[in-house]
Amino acid sequence: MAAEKELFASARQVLEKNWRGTYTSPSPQLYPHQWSWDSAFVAIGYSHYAQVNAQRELVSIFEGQWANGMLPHIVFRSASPYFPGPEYWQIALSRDAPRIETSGITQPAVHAIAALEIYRNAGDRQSARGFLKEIFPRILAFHRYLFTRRDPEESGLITIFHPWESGLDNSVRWDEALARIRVEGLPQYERLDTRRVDPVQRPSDDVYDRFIYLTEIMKHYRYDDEAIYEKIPFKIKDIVFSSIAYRANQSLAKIADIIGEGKNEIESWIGRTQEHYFDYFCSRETEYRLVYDFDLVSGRRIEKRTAASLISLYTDLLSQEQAATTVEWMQHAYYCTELCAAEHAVITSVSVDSPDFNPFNYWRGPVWININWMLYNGLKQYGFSKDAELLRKALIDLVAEHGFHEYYNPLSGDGLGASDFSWTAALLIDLLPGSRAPASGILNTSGGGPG
Ligand code: 9WN
Repeated sequence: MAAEKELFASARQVLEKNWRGTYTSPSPQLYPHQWSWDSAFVAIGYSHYAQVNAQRELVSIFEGQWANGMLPHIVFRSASPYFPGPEYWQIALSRDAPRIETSGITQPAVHAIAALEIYRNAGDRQSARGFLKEIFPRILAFHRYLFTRRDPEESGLITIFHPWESGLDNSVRWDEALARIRVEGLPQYERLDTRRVDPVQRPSDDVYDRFIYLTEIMKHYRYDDEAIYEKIPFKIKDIVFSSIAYRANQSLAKIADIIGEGKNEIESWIGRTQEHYFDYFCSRETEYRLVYDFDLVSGRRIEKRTAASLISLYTDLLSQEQAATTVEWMQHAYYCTELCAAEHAVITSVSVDSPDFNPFNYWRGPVWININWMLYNGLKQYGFSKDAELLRKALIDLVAEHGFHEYYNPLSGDGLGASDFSWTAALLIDLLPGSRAPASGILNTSGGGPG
């Protein structure tokens, strides 16, 4: 218990250090601005002890929302160097761009899930209700953007145009689709990430060229989704994004109930996902095993063994039998403890027995706390309480022993990427049993840089 209290205090310290007056930087050295899904995860952490920060965090990220509802993956908030920065994105090319500087692509829609958590954990219910009223139309507009512009097929599944939109940027899931791209006429650019983090832990230069090339195409079409949908060579129905968006729609429908708004439109999106999830993500010919992203360009599923295939557990779309099959897979191939005698029974981002598994590189093997957190919630939801509890404890041990890193080497537990990483701290708070008391609503004003 004392150890947990200490851990909670350390997690708070990380968040206070990264708090910038109106938002939280994921990790000020490597990521000095505001990131979209990071903010939602961070708000879930704050919801346990600092309701005002939690609400502010989400309101802040929506300041970057575009007129067409798109919520960009980065809102640029300081002069701190980052590549690609605002001068690169040139969002003014689009008539939908906001006044504030942002990137021109989106990220998974965790925000409704976070907003509902804020309300549930709130010490000051009245303020939380007011917050829900303020944020609801903005989240609704974002979801409307996703379920129309990013889903002209009306499948209830979201199409991404860029690996950065997935949040799992250089996942092995994107390798084939990226390899197909013929890179032509790339501008001169200089990476900054590899100056701050050991390059073996980051995407290769070849992959980065492709990342930049895809954004060049978007700029060429002035961020017009219709044109991009037709022309871009990277177009994937993303299983993680779609699963999160489905769960987020369920949270948004609950928020609509709380504040007395209509929810027909939201329910129609939920219905579409329920109808088409397996058509796209699961081979009909074979028995249910794992689910995979669907590549709209090749017309095939991307059959790579990654944690993305487990994320359906975070939805209620699986039958109990399918959930059990998924958990079996998880036990067998995603825990390093059995196959490589690792100490912490946490889930890797790529299956350990896959030829693609790399314990050091970004989304190509290491352990990420947000993925584990979603799977922990999924295990609980399907009644695998013992497995959920083991995972929760293992995650707490991993962070207690090694610190608040961006990702972890599954073999040794060593931290990789950025240190003092915000969502690791925030989601750890959510995993600690002591953080279940209602939030006080007190803004923590210490720490952080300029507002
Ligand atoms: C590009 C901020 C972000 C996360 C992503 C993670 C990483 C950025 C990068 O960091 O992406 O958006 O420069 O590598 O992959 O999930 O939101 O923490």
